[in-house]
Amino acid sequence: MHRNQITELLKIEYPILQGGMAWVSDADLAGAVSNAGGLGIIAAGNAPAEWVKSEVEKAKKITEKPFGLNIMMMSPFKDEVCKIATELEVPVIITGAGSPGNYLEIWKKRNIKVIPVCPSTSFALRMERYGADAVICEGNEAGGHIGQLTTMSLVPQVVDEVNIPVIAAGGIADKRGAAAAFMLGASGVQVGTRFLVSKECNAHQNFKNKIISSKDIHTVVSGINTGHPVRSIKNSLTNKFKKLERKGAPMDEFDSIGRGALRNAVVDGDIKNGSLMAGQISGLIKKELTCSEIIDEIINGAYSLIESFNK
Ligand code: TUI
Repeated sequence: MHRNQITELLKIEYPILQGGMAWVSDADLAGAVSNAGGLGIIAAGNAPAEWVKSEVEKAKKITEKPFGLNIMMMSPFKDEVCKIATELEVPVIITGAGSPGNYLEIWKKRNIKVIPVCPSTSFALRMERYGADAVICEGNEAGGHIGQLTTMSLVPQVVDEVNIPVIAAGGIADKRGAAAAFMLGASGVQVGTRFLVSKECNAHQNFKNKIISSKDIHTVVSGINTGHPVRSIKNSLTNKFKKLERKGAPMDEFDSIGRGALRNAVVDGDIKNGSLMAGQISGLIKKELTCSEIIDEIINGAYSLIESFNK
């Protein structure tokens, strides 16, 4: 019923990917999303290769269905993670926060599907030329590390330029967002924040509750002048970042208050000084559901919406 280029390529039931969120997207979450018919994704973030290996092995025990690994190309462990992903022959690799470079060719030779996150049309065209199987176009409504363009502007422009399937990300958390993404020409959607607030997600309850209680204007972008802008829910940490920005502080001052902050939020539930990376769509999320309920609402809901619109 939902078969399209993305479900065929990834051998999944519904054209939905769960965003690779550092510290959040572990084997439990990825396994639950894959078991529910989407593509679950483990996020390597800044973790070393041993952690990635053990989560990939754990996911293989939780699900027999395909799942992916998101490799953050700014990670200090990037090379060892890329190597372990090759050895483990993870079915799908998503790269973010930079270019997969020569690894793309290596993974393609191993028959691994490669899907880079692209912040622009020129980057997407380059990835297509290098052999990417699909691209994820992530607008800056997304949480975490973001690019310059919005989902609404980026997706149709990339769709018009490339011949490979496009997956829309950023600002999508319900059936309306997914239907809009399909109308922009996307063949699939990637959803992050909504899956963070799922029953199977191990993120601290304080973090989930903070998303549930947040309003449309509660996320802010920090670190624009560091060259690595990050979207997160406003708190004491983002206020400190703002002060540093105003005085034009050097990068190491941002690093010293930001170090470990994402882990503190996700694992320890520090909602005051932790980094609450989450998308602008947080204000829409009101309830913790199972991954299966989320996928059903977003994908079956989007298809019904499109069908009723055609009548
Ligand atoms: O990667 C993300 N979002 C992330 S990664 C992350 S982990 C982190 N932890 C602490 C501090 C900072 C980050 C949190 N959120 N999204 C995918 C994404 N990729 N957004 C933008 C890009 C991107 C940007 C530039 C992809 C490629 C790119 O290439 C530029 C070039 O020309 O090489």
